[in-house]
Amino acid sequence: MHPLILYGVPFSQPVRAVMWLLLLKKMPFDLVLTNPGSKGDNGSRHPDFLAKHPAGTIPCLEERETGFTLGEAHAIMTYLARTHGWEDVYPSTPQAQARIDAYLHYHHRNIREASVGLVAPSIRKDLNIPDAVQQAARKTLGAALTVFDQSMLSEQAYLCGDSVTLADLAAYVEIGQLQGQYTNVFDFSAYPNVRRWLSTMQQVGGHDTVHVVLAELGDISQTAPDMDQIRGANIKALQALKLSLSAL
Ligand SMILES: N[C@@H](CCC(=O)N[C@@H](CS)C(=O)NCC(=O)O)C(=O)O
Repeated sequence: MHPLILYGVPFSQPVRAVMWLLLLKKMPFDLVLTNPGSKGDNGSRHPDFLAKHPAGTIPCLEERETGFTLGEAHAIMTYLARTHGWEDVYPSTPQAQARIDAYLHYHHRNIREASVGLVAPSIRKDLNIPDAVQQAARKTLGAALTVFDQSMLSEQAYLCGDSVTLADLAAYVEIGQLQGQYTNVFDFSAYPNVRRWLSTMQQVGGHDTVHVVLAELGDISQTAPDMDQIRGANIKALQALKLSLSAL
């Protein structure tokens, strides 16, 4: 069997979600470094990449055997789970699957938008993103985490039940990156059940490898990292990934 190809960089949250799923399921893959937004060689806006995924965003999956290509992290994850029968993370029963799908749809305008709104101003201080953007993101995330804390995570260990699913992987790559040991841009003290879930997720296979990039980058709440630091963190993450893949 030929390994799958995943286009992206470890610094990208949706790329991390797909990488995590593949590592968790011990599915070999090659990560082809693709710079988000770049029109240059190996860029996500280069015509060669656009031929695979016209939206020009990472991640993108390619199956060597069939030539099939697919963009959008959640579409990739559900496709992989369906085609490989990974029912532990994406059950085939319609209602259980629908709950996970509901989270995956909800995610984009809530968790994803809020986490980008919190992290982007700290990473790109040069863009002078107005404080109002970060404040709105904090409010959106707070409202979402209140729902998680008081409903789903007050009754069960994970977002969609008592075992880890695609919903948790998708959610954690955004929410988890905000923790003190990583970018340190959000205070989770008001959300005890979310904090418990964050620690539980750290035990899920593949977590540490996928998060090397953030551990390397460290706290960005006060000082924005420069491009060299981001590049260096991606390189360290790639080395860790290679090591994990060689042990599969
Ligand atoms: N909804 C997409 C979002 C992907 C996305 O925003 N990727 C960013 C990197 S984190 C990207 O490729 N940006 C480059 C661009 O938009 O040109 C998914 O979940 O796959």
